[in-house]
Amino acid sequence: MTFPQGFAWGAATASYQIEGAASEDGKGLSIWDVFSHEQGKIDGGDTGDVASDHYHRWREDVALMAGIGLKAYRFSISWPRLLPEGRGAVERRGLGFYDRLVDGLLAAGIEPWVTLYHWDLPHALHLQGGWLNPAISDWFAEYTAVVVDALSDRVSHWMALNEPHVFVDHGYLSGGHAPGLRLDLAAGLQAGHNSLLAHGKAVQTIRARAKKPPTIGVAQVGAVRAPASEAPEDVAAAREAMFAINPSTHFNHAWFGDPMVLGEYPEDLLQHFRRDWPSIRPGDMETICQPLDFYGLNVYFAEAAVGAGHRVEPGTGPQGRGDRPGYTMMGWPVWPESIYWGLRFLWERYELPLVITENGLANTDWPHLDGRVHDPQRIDYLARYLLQVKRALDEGVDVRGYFVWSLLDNFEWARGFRPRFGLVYVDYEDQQRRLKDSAHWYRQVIETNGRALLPGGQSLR
Ligand code: IFM
Repeated sequence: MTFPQGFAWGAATASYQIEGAASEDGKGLSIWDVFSHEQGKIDGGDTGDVASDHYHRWREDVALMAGIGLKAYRFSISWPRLLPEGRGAVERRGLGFYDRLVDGLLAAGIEPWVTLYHWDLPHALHLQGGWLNPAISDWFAEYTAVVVDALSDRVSHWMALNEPHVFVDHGYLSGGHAPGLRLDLAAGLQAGHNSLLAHGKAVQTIRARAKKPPTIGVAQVGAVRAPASEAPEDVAAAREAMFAINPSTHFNHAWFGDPMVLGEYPEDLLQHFRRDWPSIRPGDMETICQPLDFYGLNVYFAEAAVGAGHRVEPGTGPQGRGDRPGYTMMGWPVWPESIYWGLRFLWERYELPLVITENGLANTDWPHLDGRVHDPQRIDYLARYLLQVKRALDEGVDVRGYFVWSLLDNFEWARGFRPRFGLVYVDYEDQQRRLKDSAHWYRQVIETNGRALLPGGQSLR
């Protein structure tokens, strides 16, 4: 047996990271357009003004996806490209871009998976408080209606928010991402609550207006904990640690996942942060907790292996056996088991079909003298993680798809263009694209529905 029939083999991107065309065709400013131009915010002074120029080269990019054999492509819509002021007048040229992209994907046999918000908030809405303004969930629902009315005759896979944790935490608390604010935790929790409401209202809007029956999920991130050993007590300790919130950290799936899926905030979040608690109106939790068709997990590494009564740092413990293959250019440990434990613990907790909405490796790839981009580390990384997805599947976890982050090298937020995540190499001087070795390898994996993951013809069960 290989991977399940119909498994969504995909790759993912996000609008600000690839599109460029920052001020073309009537597009409004996003908070990232403003933030990336502030001095000292982005490594190397990079901006997303041109990025991977996907706005102009989308046809070529769809052809590359078809060449890789992708079954699915996850991309996000730029809110200010459609609604330059965030609300009100719709910019038809922006809508036309996504309209053509969706047609192009479907013509190439690639299923579009749309994320409505991957961090490029209209600047005009930021000036009205952005995610801190309780009205934002209604603004987001209005924007969702515009997208759904335009695309839902052809798009059936939807995610409202990408990693709300990160845009709240980095955008409003630590300030490393747009809009670059350093506010207190109470503000962060309020922004989080507003984004949860935005999620709920977007799901309601999609269900009410979609022309094709929708499949709706979310793309979440949060600390994954791997146990120190497979002894039941260690597994139990890791499970508990993965969803526990303590006074020093709230970076955890439970903060956003529990309200969305279980309809309540985790008890320990309330306990530890009672002083900073946001205002919750009657009916809010019902709005937030909408039926979902899948829970998407963006996963790259585990925080630390945890055992019963002891804590083991990355790469050292019994589970790690000191054999972490290495660290990525983001400084993240290569930790293939993180994807297995993340899937398993989330499956147990939420009992929803799961999708790996992002997973991939940042490296310093370059074209070699033979003109090709050899990226053996990425191939090894993806193979190791995918084998752990297979392990979860074999144990009965319902995993429906896997999206490599990313299709193209792109603008890695505050880290600029240096970390390269793509299956496709982008030369930022002339925007030429080349398939990396990993793209050719991924094509074989997709063609064989996973069989090519193991070298030398060994078979997957
Ligand atoms: O590039 C990001 C993406 O936008 C969100 N998830 C993590 C990726 C790598 O940092």
